[in-house]
Amino acid sequence: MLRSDFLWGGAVAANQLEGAYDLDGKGLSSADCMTAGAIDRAREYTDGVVPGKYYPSHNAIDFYHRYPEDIALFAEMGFKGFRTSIAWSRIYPNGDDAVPNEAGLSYYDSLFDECLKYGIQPVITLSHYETPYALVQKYGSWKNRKLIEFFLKYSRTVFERYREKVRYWMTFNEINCICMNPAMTAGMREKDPQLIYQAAHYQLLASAIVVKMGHEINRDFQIGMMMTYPLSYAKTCNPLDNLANMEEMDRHYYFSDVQCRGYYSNKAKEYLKKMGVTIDAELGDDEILREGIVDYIGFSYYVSMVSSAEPDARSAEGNLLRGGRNPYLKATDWGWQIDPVGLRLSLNNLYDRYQKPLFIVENGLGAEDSIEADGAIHDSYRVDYLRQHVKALREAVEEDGVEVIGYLPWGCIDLVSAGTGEMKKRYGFIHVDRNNDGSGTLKRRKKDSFYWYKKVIESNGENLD
Ligand code: BGP
Repeated sequence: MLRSDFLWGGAVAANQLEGAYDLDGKGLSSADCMTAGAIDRAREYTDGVVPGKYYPSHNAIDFYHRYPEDIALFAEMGFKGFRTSIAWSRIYPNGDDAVPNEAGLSYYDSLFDECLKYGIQPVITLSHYETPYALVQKYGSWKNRKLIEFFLKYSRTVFERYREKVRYWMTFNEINCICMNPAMTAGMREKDPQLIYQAAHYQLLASAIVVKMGHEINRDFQIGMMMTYPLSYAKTCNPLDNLANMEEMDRHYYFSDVQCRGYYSNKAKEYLKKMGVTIDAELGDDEILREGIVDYIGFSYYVSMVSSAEPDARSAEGNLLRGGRNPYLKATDWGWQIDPVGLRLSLNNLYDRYQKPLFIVENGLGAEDSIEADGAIHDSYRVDYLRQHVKALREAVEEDGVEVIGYLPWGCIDLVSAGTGEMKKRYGFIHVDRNNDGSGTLKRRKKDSFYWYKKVIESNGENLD
C-alpha cells in the first residue's frame, strides 16, 4: 500500500505555461529568449527578444490568468500536490534589484491560496530552466559566483513570503542537465567543460546555502534536490560495456552525491582531472556543501538508455539525454524509449545509494492528441504509459520497500515543450486548444486520461483499470 498521505498530483514549470512574460513588472528571463523548434529543428537562443521571431513562453497557455479554472480541474481529479516553479524574474525582474516586485509576489500568493483552498499542496521549484535575462547579460549567468548572492536573496524573499503556504521546495530543476544543455538549463551559451563545471559548483553551493537557510526560516520545510534520473543499461555483458555504463551513470551521480552526501566523491574529482577541469573553490566551500544536504530527492524519469564501449551512434533520445537504442523497448513519436520497469530500477538505485525519501516529480508521455467530433480525446496511449509506471512505482514501494513521497506526472495540463518549444507534444490530462504557431482559443478539455487519473487518486493507486 502507498502511504495515506501520498502526494498524487501533477507538475509544470512557470515558463512553460504562465505566459504574461512582460506583465505586472516581470523581467525578461533566459527562457523568454528561446524560439520554438521541432523534433528536427533545435530551438534558438537569441540575444534578447528579436522582432519577427516566435517565442512560445511569451503567452504559453496563459495560466497566469486562467489558473483558477485550471486548479479547479486539478482539484476535480483529486490532486493532493501541484508542482510548479516561481519565475525568478517576476520577483526580481533584473535579478540584482534592491527590492522585490510586489506584483510578482502577490501573484504567487493568490496562486498558492487557490491551491490550498482545495487542499492541494504547492511543491515549488526555485529555478526551473530560467534565469533573469539581465543576469545573463550583465554577469554571464551562472559562470559568475555573484549569481549565488542573487539566488540567495531571491530564495530568502520567497521562503519568508510563503513560509506558511509552501512546505515542499526544490532548488534547481534537473541540476545534472547543465552538462548537456547549459544554455537551456543555466542561461550559458558556452560549452567549455571548465565553465560548465565551475557554474555547476556555484549552483551546488547556492543549493546548499538555500537548504540551510530554508530550515532556519521554517523547520518544517522539506527542501529537495531535483535531477533527471539517467537510467542506463550496458549494451551487452561485455565487461567493457558495463564499465562504460558505470561511467555514464557516474556523470550524473556527480551532482546527487554532492547534494545528498555533502561532498564531491573521489570519482567526481578524478573525472574533473581527466577533463582537465580545475574548480575554483573558496575556503569554506566544503563546509557549505556539508551543511546543505537535501531532505529528499526529487527526480524526473521518462526514458532509459543503453551505454556501450563502442563509440557507436547514440541514436535514442530524451530531450537532454542521449544513448543507444534498446531492442526490448518501444519509443514514443519523439524517440523517447518507454521503460516502466526502469522506473522501479531507478527508485531502487536511488534509495539504495542514499536512503532518502524519493519524490517522482516528472514522468509522462508526450504525444499528439486528436479531438473527436463530440469533443472527446481518447488518449489510451497516455493511460497505458502512466498505468505501467504507477504499477512499477507500487512494486518498488510494496515489494522493494522504497520510500516514495508522491507522484507528480509532468505537464498535467498541456504546455510548451521544453525540448522543442512545441505545443503539439502534449502530456496533459487536460487538453489546451493552442497550436505550435500560437493560434487557438486556449479552451480547456478533459481527456480520457483525466477520468482515469481521478480513479487512480481516489483509490490511492489501487485501481489502475
Ligand atoms: C524535463 C523538464 C521539463 C519538461 C520535461 C518534458 O526535462 O524538466 O521542463 O519539459 O522534461 O520534456 P519536453 O518538454 O522536452 O518534452
